[in-house]
Amino acid sequence: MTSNNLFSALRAAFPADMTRTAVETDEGLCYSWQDLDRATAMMANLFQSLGLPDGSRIAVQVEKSVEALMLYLATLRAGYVFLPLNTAYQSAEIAYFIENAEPAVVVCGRAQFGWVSKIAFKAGTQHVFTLNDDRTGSLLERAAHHSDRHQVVPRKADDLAAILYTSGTTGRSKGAMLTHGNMLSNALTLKDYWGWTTKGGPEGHGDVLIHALPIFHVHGLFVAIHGALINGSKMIWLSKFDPKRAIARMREATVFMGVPTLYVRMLAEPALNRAAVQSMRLFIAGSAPLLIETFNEWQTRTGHTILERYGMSETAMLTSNPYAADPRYRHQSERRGGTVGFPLPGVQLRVRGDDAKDLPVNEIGGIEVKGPNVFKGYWRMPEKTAEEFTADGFFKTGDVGKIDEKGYVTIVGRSKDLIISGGYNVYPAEIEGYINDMPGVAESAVVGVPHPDFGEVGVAVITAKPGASVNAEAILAELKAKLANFKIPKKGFVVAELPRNTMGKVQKNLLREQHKSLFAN
Ligand code: MLC
Ligand code: AMP
Repeated sequence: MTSNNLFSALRAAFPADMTRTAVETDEGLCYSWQDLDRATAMMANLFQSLGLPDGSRIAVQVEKSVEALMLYLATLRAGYVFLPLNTAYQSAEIAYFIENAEPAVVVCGRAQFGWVSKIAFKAGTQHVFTLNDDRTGSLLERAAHHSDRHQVVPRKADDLAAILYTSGTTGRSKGAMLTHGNMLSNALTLKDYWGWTTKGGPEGHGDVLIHALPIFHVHGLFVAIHGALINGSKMIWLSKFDPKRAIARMREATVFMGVPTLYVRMLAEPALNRAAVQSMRLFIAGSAPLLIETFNEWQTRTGHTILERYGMSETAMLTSNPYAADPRYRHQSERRGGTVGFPLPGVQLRVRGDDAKDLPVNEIGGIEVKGPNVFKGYWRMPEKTAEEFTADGFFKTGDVGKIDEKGYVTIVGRSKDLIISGGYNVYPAEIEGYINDMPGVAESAVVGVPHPDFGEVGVAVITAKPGASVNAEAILAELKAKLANFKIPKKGFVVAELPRNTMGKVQKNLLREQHKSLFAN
């Protein structure tokens, strides 16, 4: 029985005509459904030939490519656990993930092989392969020697399929453990809720997705890829988001998914107009708050109403604005800007106050969730896992919001100290830790301020030790050598002291207020 392996469900949705195009790249390369099936079989056979123990992690830090997509699918197919890593991560960040997850296999780009393999072998990894974005690398060379037929490895719904690291507000990153069941339930729910279809569309086979996001986080890896595959839909695969190219491909597509920054950048293109989107059915946004201005401008320019949804690494998708009125769920069809819509079918969502009691309509409190999509826990962190769940099994999201009289959920803030920049999460505590360790620095505070492109960016406010002199630019330059580029504060200031309340706690709200117009346009 292979039915609980997520790959089996995706594979079962491949169209009967396997010669049709499954993925088309921006360079014009076409991969058929058969290509996906055969290549994932070969990679899965390679992994199985290595005799890896059950539950082995396969950690992957590679540029976006169709072969990287195949690597993900092959990992599922062979029953191992996929561990994607952002390509922006630097050596100290990668070392932590590899030491913590102890993957049996690591796959990285040719250019990173030297330092990544050193870290991996030190951590006990047996196999390090390369995979480059030009269809080369030892992974493909080795897989080429294996059969293109493969029996999907049976997995239970509760078995791990992926670990996604998400940074902690204190301490180090936590690996969110997602199961085959978590992801399949979410994929099936979204297929139905968003009206994915195999009829009509520019090619007559139904929906075509423009895939423009990175594939190492929930949005690009799960929501987008599972969405297309579980419907047997073709993907137009952009290796890197480019607003002009994305708009140019919309005539051949029906669905687009993006973080708000992608919408902001497309709105800056004169080519975005009603004619350009004439074949499009649905625009979906999430991962960060979508400004109402962006929502409204998109409506005016294209005639389409963006559907905003809300999710997390730990839970996949939780809420969504409606695609259309649906008597099975509710009768509202309005996609309401500034809200993230309704809890998805099967998801229980409540808003609670500090006293752990449910709050009435429109009152603001902590968002808690429960459902088949909610993760199994943090990798090797049972205490952390226990802390994040209530006694009755709800996960505390760390997001703060409210539910209105019609049931629309609005996120108004976060109780976790987190900056979301261009859809990427940046944890101030991590950045402050690095800055505070630098010579001459007494302490620092990193706060998020509004930014026209990224929505929000970090600003570092730093104080020097008595007698020491520190330079903000030099500190940011040093950070750049240690951390992923998107985490680097966009500006730094050295000040005499940080504002504190009577309890001695740094008043980040004052710093946010002080710097809120830094990037105003
Ligand atoms: C790039 N830069 C950023 C940044 N991305 N700075 C802040 N925030 C970001 N997100 C900076 C780099 O550090 C670099 O600066 C400069 O911009 C150019 O880098 P780049 O890589 O060429 O940037 P670009 O290609 O323009 O990338 C922007 C982007 C990208 C918006 C396309 O950030 C992106 O793909 N974001 C999507 C993230 C995503 O998929 N999130 C989903 C998480 S899942 P310098 O100074 O070094 O030159 C999730 C759950 C859910 O949250 O609900 O979906
Ligand atoms: P991650 O840990 O990267 O999965 O990020 C998840 C976080 O992104 C959530 O906890 C929210 O804070 C935020 N998020 C996701 N979607 C939305 C949205 N539509 N609006 C506001 N915040 C969002």
